[in-house]
Amino acid sequence: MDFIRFVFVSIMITILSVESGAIPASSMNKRAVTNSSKAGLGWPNADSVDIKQYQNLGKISWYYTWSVWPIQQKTNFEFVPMLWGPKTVKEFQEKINTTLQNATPNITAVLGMNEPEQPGQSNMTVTEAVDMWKANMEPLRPQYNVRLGSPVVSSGPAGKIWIGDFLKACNTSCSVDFIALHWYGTDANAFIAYLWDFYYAFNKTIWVTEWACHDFVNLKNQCSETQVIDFLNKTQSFMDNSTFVERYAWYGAMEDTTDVNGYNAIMDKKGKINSLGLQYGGDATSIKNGTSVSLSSGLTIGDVSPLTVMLFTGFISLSLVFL
Ligand SMILES: *[C@@H]1O[C@H](CO)[C@@H](O)[C@H](O)[C@H]1NC(C)=O
Ligand SMILES: *[C@@H]1O[C@H](CO)[C@@H](O)[C@H](O)[C@H]1NC(C)=O
Ligand SMILES: *[C@@H]1O[C@H](CO)[C@@H](O)[C@H](O)[C@H]1NC(C)=O
Ligand SMILES: *[C@@H]1O[C@H](CO)[C@@H](O)[C@H](O)[C@H]1NC(C)=O
Ligand SMILES: *[C@@H]1O[C@H](CO)[C@@H](O)[C@H](O)[C@H]1NC(C)=O
Ligand SMILES: *[C@@H]1O[C@H](CO)[C@@H](O)[C@H](O)[C@H]1NC(C)=O
Ligand SMILES: *[C@@H]1O[C@H](CO)[C@@H](O)[C@H](O)[C@H]1NC(C)=O
Ligand SMILES: *[C@@H]1O[C@H](CO)[C@@H](O)[C@H](O)[C@H]1NC(C)=O
Ligand SMILES: CC(=O)N[C@H]1CO[C@H](CO)[C@@H](O)[C@@H]1O
Repeated sequence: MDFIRFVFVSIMITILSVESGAIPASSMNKRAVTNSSKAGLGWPNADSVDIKQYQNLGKISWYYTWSVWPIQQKTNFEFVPMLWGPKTVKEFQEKINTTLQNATPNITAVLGMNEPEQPGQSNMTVTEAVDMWKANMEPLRPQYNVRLGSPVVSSGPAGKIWIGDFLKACNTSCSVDFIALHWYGTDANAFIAYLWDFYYAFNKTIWVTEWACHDFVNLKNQCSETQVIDFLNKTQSFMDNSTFVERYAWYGAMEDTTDVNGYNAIMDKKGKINSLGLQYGGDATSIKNGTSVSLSSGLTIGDVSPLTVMLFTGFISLSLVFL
């Protein structure tokens, strides 16, 4: 069953991609991520939560676990390993080869250290990070043909300075293929301005591997449920349309977002996807309202020709017969 589904989805994706001329985020990507499949899941739940409920919504195509460990559940999401920092460098070294060799679908990218400028996170100086990077990340690029995401800085003022210093210290002896970053705040326009600022500063494409409508500075200034919905809509719309944002992962796909405003959770307390999760995934409920029609391949009807729609409809019918 899964195999048949996979074949149909592959065929649909191929046809839709050709028809719509969808541009992959990067020509180096082995697995094309289009405008409408940039979404990912930061997944701290291992196998205690069903990941498949996020699978056929349209936009979500990848996940990461802040570690080198993929989950055991069979999923068609691409896994993206992460070298979190000094506390996990040993397990990363032990596991990364087999993770990269055994993954289905293939892994196309690896992420660097988590919030190195934060004492409570990976807490690293630029020099320490460059050394760890050269020893553990740089060799993966030629060996496994993966792209390397920069150490992932937070949106505190020290973040941009730290990553600038890291890139300088790397000079020609190491390099990143894209910048990864986190952002927390309540103003969608400020988020968008922040992304542009990083893009101009470093001239690299961007992955946003955590973001949410949450104020860490003024703790009383938190988003209402409606404000979270609007904030997600506006920021995600920007990134889906952006030429320089390759991928993003909302915070968070978890039952309990702990110190982050709980309205940002894309599942309920029992691990069941909620309405924000459906929104994030580009759920097809909006089909009924005639706004944007999300297909399971992650493309949008607005992008494709009537011929494609007819072909697609044909495949849907066939799929229904087989599944
Ligand atoms: C992973 O592969 C690299 C390169 O082939 C090798 O140097 C390293 O020893 C391997 N690590 C393990 C744990 O096998
Ligand atoms: C996945 O990787 C394997 C081994 O490198 C390669 O043979 C295969 O063609 C890749 N598949 C895709 C879809 O890129
Ligand atoms: C962060 O690193 C510094 C320097 O190595 C160390 O003194 C400090 O205790 C670390 N902070 C935490 C929270 O681990
Ligand atoms: C990189 O290194 C080269 C030679 O070592 C040096 O000339 C250049 O100024 C360095 N660039 C930066 C940005 O530090
Ligand atoms: C930005 O990067 C592109 C290639 O990724 C390069 O062609 C271009 O010259 C760079 N621009 C600047 C201002 O460095
Ligand atoms: C945002 O809302 C508008 C209007 O309902 C809708 O057309 C659009 O698809 C939404 N964007 C996202 C990313 O959900
Ligand atoms: C998709 O991305 C391209 C650039 O990569 C952009 O020109 C286009 O407007 C985007 N389309 C949609 C529907 O967001
Ligand atoms: C999409 O991006 C293009 C250029 O990058 C811009 O002109 C357009 O206004 C954007 N559309 C939306 C809905 O953000
Ligand atoms: C985005 C939106 O307006 N969705 C609505 C589409 O219509 C259904 C009912 O048919 C509503 O439940 C959705 O909220």
